[in-house]
Amino acid sequence: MPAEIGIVHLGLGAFFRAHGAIYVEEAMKASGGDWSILGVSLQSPTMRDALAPQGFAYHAVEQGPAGETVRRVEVVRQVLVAKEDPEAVLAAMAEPGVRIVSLTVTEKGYCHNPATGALNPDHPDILHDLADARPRSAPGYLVHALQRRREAGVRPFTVLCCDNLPENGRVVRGVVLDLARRIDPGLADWIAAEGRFPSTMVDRIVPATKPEDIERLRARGIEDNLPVMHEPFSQWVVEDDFVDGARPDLGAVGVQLVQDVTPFEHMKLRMLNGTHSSLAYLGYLAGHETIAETVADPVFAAFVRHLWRDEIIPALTPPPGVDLAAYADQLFQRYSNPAIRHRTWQIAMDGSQKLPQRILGTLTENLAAGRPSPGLMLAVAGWMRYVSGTDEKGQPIEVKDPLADELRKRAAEGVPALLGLRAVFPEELAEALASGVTAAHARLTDVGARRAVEEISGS
Ligand code: CS2
Repeated sequence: MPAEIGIVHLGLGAFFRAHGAIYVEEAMKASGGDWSILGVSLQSPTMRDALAPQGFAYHAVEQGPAGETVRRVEVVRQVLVAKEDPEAVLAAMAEPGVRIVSLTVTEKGYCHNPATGALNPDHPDILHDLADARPRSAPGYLVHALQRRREAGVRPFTVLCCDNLPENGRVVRGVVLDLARRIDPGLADWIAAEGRFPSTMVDRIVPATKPEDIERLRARGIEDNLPVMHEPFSQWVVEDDFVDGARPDLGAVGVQLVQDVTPFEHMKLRMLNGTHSSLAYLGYLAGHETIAETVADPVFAAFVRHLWRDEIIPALTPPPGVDLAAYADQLFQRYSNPAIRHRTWQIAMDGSQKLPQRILGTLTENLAAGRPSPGLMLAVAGWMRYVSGTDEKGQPIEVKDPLADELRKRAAEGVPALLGLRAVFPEELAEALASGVTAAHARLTDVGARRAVEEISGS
């Protein structure tokens, strides 16, 4: 392993390469430190195979309305594929020079119950990781690597979650401690006392790289097997709570280091991701391919503004110094960026894991406050239509979700069956949503997504 590795990143995908990796590279340029990154793909060799021939360097392409800016990123020094060689990954994570293990393994990668945030002890990968010291799951890697460090008398690494989960540090801490306790209670106590799991809010729109992106770069004389495309905007808010204070100088490169990240997370998850998912399901059903295309449709533009103003912002406490109406305006500009081709289908993925923190939290609070939420109810109904696997023209939808089979089965039985899915809808919420979501679902079926959206925003 290259000597200057300070960070192991689990789940090396487009998002981290266009966000965290760039911040870390800039922090090293600004203030030095051995913070180079060893990336890990848990399953697929695609990333390693694409990056290895180019020495793991890649290009990050900023796509603004006025054109593209290309930067070469060299901070990733090695990529391992966990499935091929779990031992090499654990050995890297146990190296004393590694002080941070960061993660972007997507919502489903934490093997937790999305409705409660607690470890799902029946998850097949968790059952495997309890029985076998060669892990499969991200929590399994964290626990087994921390166990090695403890046995070797090495300080724990900081676990830096960069996924879109509410209070993501606390969720990962809970999952890790629960799993560790089932393996060795002494280990769990050590992690609880010495480990650190700062919560973070991460934000940058990074659509999947398409073959035409690679071709466009090639035409400019830039060869790259897997570049990343991203919008100009970027934000990272991090709780400044690292083991022994060891971290890159993130504050020097625009990362906001704060005591409490919760208000930032709520704002971002509900205002950005909540509307992203709403636009993804309803936009897809209305035949829109990308988010930019969806908000260029005046009916959807009015709808998303209605969601922010009347349904989402009233339930939020703004982070210090933030004007939520201005934040909404900025989001609208970002969504409208025509250079970013972010497919509704991509965002629609894994809805069962996303809905609780993106939409259901707001709905719960609005119900308690007696505030109507017809738009968010319609978004939930849109998800229900979407996961049925058939669109408004009778064409099949390729539904990607860890619960896809279960969802399709329940969708065929109707709204109450889907609301009965306890991993997504707590019982009380399901009861409170029943009449509103059933009515919204009926409108979707009767008049189609675009018209149903128009009825809400009144445009
Ligand atoms: C999107 C996010 O795919 C999705 O679910 O909502 O990836 C979104 O683009 C990012 O969170 C923006 O920071």
